[in-house]
Amino acid sequence: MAKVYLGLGSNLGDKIGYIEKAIALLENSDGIRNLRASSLYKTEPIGNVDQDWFVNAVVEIETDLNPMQLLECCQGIETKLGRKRIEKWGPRTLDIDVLLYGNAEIKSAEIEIPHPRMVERAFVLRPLAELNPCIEISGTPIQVLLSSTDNQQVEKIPSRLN
Ligand code: GSY
Repeated sequence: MAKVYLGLGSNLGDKIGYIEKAIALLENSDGIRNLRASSLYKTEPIGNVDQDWFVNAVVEIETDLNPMQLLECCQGIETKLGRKRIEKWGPRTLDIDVLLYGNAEIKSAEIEIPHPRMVERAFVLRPLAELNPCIEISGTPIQVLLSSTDNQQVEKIPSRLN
């Protein structure tokens, strides 16, 4: 079983609802076990800044799916929740990225792991550090990476259960 981290994001429609539904679908997917989800975060858009704020989260899972099977599972959930791939960096109902797959390093046309831009994105690092504050990404402690992203606005959304 590999320990894997997935990044989830939405900035269209019922953003919180899409993230919560995606987490429930992942939890009930064949080959995925022991899911732990971070809090949800309201985050400023990075890249194409001319779009609405995002809701982001990270989940930790254990899986016996291989990276391509896992990617297909994530894309199936994106499609099920209405994702249409209109604009590469544009608004989206739901995005699920495979961030880390154990210690694997993979670079192919379909998938790159660790996710190539995760180390510079507070919207990934903050929720990931909540789940695993001592994790290292390609040998760099997450706290070191986080300290270079202080300028990016990321705000924890209070849980409705609290
Ligand atoms: O795959 C990442 C999609 N994305 C995001 C995102 O999820 N959150 C924020 N805050 N900015 C983003 N820019 C892109 S592209």
